[in-house]
Amino acid sequence: LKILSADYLLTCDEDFTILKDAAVCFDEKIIDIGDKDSIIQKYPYAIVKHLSPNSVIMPGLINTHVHLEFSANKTTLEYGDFTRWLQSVIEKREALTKRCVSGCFEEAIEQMVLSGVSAFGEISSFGADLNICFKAPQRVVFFNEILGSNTKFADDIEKDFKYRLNKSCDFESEHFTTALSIHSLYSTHPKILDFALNIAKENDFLISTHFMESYAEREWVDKAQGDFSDFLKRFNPEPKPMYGSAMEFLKKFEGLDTLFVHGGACRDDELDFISKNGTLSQCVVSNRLLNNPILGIEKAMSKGVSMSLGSDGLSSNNSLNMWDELRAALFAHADVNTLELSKLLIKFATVNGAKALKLDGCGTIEKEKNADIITIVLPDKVSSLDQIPLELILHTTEVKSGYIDGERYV
Ligand code: MCF
Ligand code: FE
Repeated sequence: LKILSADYLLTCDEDFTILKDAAVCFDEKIIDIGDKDSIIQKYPYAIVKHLSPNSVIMPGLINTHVHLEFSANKTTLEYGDFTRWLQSVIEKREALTKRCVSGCFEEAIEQMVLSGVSAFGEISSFGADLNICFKAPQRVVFFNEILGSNTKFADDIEKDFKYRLNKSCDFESEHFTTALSIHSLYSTHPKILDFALNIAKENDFLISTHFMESYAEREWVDKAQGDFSDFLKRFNPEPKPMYGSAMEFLKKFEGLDTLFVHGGACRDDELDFISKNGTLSQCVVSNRLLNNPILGIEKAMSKGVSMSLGSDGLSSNNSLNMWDELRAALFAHADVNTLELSKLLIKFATVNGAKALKLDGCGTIEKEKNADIITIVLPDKVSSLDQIPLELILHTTEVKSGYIDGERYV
């Protein structure tokens, strides 16, 4: 039994309770939380650790969307325009993934570890990340990606996908969950989508998909116009949208509790659908770098959409540190009150992330939940508890310590 005691404890519970002079007692689960002195008295045999002044105890962060296979990118890919970026990915992805060998994956995972990420959702395009994700100290939801617009190649695509999926199933463990990702509506033929969704239904796999990331995607599916019409000519002399509408694509996911990613170009009816059939991962840095729209928080919340945060890959970010992502989000949503927004963002990065990745028992510090805990030292005292979420976002780069299932991992 262990006890951590600190000046502040952020529970991330339903009421977003913040405790002062508090302690948490845990083994692999959280046994109790409360006032410092009473917790220490109540569990006399526990090993007590008094954290340094201005410390904060909070749940581990959850990054719901990352692409580790693209971690070798620094300046190779072209930013500033979505289709231009996509073009550069298609040209460079083979070389990039080849460059992500020794040390590259480890460094990327270490960056997440140091920032206090205790769980992440990995989009695996090729399976090169399987071993390293299995060995990662964190909880990993491993989304095997499928895409393909030409049914001529469907057999090979499906065979390769099944092979990767089976391999990842062999790795299934308490901290490693197999899932699947449909790349997007502009890259995945309905037949290939149906094939993948059937597998997901049969095996109860969590599903993720990039959705309404760019205005190019919007224009393409709505009007068969815009940047995509030229871009897709590379693959097909007369490209046509593969779905009659974005809603036609969405309807395929009805009842499946899908993790949708991006959503900046979503319409109201699509947000309604997402709120009823899943959650949404927002990646503000990626959206900004690729000149894509960022979904407004108030709009998403007014539709009841449960939002989480993703870094996306280093293919469209300069950092996998979740505090960098949180800072970017704080400044991206300039229309939301600063303190209110800070609180929301911390919720997105903890409790909502757990919900998005279906990590039951993670994301909050409450009795009987998993002991996924991080500790952070603020640079100075705060004069009011409601300032803590904002100060955490402003000042944190690395955590002081972290626990998963009560075991120290950082
Ligand atoms: O989320 C970003 C931007 N949107 C789409 N795809 C990706 C992102 N980061 C990496 N990707 C990958 C995707 O998984 O890029 C490829 C896919 O493998 C693009 S489609 C050839
Ligand atoms: Fe992505």
